[in-house]
Amino acid sequence: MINKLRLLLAERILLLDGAMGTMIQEFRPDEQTYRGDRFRDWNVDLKGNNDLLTITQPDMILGIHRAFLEAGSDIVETNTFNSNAISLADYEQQELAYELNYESAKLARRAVDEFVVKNGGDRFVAGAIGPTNRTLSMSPDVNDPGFRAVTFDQLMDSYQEQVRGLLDGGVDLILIETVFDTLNCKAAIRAVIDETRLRSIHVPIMISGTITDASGRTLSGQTPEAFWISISHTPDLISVGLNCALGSAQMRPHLQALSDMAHVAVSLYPNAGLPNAFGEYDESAAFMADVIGSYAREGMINIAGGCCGTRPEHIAAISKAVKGIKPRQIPSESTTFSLSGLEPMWVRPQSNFVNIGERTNVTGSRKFARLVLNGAYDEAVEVARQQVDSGAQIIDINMDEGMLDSAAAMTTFLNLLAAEPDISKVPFMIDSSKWDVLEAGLKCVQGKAIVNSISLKEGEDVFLDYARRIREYGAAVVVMAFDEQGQADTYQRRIDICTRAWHLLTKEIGFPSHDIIFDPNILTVATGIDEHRRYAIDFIDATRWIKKHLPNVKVSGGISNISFSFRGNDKVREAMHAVFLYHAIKAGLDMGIVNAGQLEVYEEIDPELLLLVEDVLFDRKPDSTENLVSYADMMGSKKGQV
Ligand code: THG
Repeated sequence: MINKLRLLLAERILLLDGAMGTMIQEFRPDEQTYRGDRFRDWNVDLKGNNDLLTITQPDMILGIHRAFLEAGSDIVETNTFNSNAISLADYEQQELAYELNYESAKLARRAVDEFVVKNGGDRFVAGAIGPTNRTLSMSPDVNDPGFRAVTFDQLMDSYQEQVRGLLDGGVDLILIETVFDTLNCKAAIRAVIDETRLRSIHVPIMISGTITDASGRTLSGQTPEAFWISISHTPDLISVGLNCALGSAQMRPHLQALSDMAHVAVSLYPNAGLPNAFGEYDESAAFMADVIGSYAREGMINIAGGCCGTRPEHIAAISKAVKGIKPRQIPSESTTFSLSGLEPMWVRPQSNFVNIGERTNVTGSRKFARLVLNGAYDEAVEVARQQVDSGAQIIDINMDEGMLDSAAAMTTFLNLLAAEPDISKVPFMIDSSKWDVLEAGLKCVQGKAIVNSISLKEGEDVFLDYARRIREYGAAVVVMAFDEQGQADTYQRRIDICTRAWHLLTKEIGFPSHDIIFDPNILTVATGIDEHRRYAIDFIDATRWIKKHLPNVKVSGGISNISFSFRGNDKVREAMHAVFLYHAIKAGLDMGIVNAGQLEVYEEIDPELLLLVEDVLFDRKPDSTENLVSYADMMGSKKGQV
């Protein structure tokens, strides 16, 4: 099915159908129509439960499918936009979720199969999955921004039930549509992955987001680019696009953004204009066809159709307008490392070093630890803001502290950050040594995050299992140079472990090279222990080797680790960080966890201190450490005199 669709998409622009909801309204169905015989005595009002009409008025729905097929739709959508237990609970009909999906799929299947028997050709049924009536990235309570009306797992379970019904009923593909919150979409993606894996099948997936208004963002605040980056990991994805909310003409810049980036087909099915004073949509078929026709001629679309307010005449007109126009050329997959928060971020080979803020870490900041332990999350959020304000392009978040329920703290903090657009514009790095904490974090981020970290510590099977799951959540990963024998602390062990991990990830499970960040361990120098003297040199040399031999990966590290032996002497520590960074970046270090806002400039370091620090970092003299320690002591006593 996937190959068949891909071949067709290379040949021509495919047509979706138009709106189900507004077509139903033309029948002016009343309460009794919705109820039919079966629900005559249901104890809550059912008017408005359009998906129920599949069961109570199947001929009405069948007729709508047929009308769109006659108008030229290649793909018709099942009448299942709200057929998930969470939305159906509004009508106390959560128990009907599976049945509604199953019956709707069968009904659409019947319409399509009958049409193909009569007319020949290829037509498809898309199982429609709507966003539900709850959002994972936003609180319904303005006074409690960390609250969520639903959890990722609840949403995923209800989506999986929906997918079961759709697949059992015979859909050809799944369409996750009207995505207003990318985290909801990620839960739907996970549901499709889990269900298709259970069945050992592949099902093509289409995803269509919604830009809510003139802000040019989704309801949950993402730009179209950030949205694409967040979902581009989806397996068997055949298209990404936009639907609903805006009219055809208002879609242009957002469509253009997706069209420029996506390595899959691009779909567009706008509303028939913005709603008028009566909530009706009155963009004419001719107008829409004209606009969509021009998008087609500009090579921006592969799939077109209509959303709210569009009727068979719109589809017929669009079909005519795009006929014979070459579909958009689908580019090959980008190998640029990309991340997202509310906004996109790209790290290219020529990009500057990326600062990752270290202070939102309970083991890395006494202040942050105190705030989190005391439940002073408002102030903890300010620590994150301060990191971003002072230049952090990503923030590292770590809640690994014995006195904390770390998974719960991670969830609370990330949910609070989601309500702060000045912070959540940047991608997050979820830092923990425990899988359950990492996964709790992944369930809270709508953007493409970085998981920090996994390693070969517990062997290959566990390592690959975690990596696979991280991929299913659409995140990048930090791999620490650590194996069954322990932490790599020599040059050779660093490059051996990274090489082994790279082969496993890219060859065994197809993890994209550009989503792998190696951390060859920044360890503390100047400790007085001889084995530690080469730590900085070996890290830098390993970085150079990794960047040369493991194509397209990134290298990162925790910079402040290097100077732990000078705790309490910020001047020496900051000089060490600046000097270490200066040389490591030259060797290819792409990113690092740093105290954003407290970075010294290499050129401005006191020459005497610079020399002493370089002696230590490059192990240039037997007494390098002693010399730096004396300098630090002298500075300390000078400070004392002032
Ligand atoms: N690699 C990866 N992740 C990491 C690390 C790494 N995460 C954690 C750590 N190492 C990087 N983060 C920090 C954060 C703070 C400090 C060091 C590393 C630090 N903190 C001060 C100290 O301990 O002296 C605390 C100061 C205070 O309390 O305010 O130095 O290597 N992948």
